[in-house]
Amino acid sequence: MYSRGTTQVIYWDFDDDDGNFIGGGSWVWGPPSSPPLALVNQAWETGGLGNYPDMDCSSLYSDFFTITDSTARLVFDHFLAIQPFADGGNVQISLDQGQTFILLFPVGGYPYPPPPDVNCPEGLHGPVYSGFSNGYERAVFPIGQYAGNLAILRWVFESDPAVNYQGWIIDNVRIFGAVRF
Ligand SMILES: [Ca+2]
Ligand SMILES: [Ca+2]
Repeated sequence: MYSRGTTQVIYWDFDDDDGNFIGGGSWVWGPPSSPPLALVNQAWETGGLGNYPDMDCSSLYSDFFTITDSTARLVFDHFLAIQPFADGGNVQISLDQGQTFILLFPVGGYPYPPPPDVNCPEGLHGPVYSGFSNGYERAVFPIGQYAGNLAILRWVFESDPAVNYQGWIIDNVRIFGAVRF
């Protein structure tokens, strides 16, 4: 498996299967509601083909992986149609098999502050992705500081008591510098 000088990559395109991800709450694996990428026919999306619900509190969990490289990074494509300043989502990592989670920050930071009127036990605990993307956009998260750890990721999404849209679509999740289990 390992070859010197080659960065290990885990790639989940979700086209033929759900990637062994676990979608809690409103997360649904299937055809995305937005105009799909050319090569995309399946993805994970809050609310499935419909809008996400009010008072949403939903986490999408990745399969386990081991971070092997100090330059490791998480990269994914996402589409956002989310009520800005009211609803949103962010990405977290667990190094203790899901008991606790640490907020990850993307290159460039999150574009919106913590939504004020959400109440989710899992918790966003910080700023979020929200608003309306220009089609699919790429997100990059450095995770090399956690090299040597068995890890899982979660995409946490929360909404407030009113107004909802298509939601958050996650596709083409890649982890550079990591191996499965
Ligand atoms: Ca949706
Ligand atoms: Ca809302």
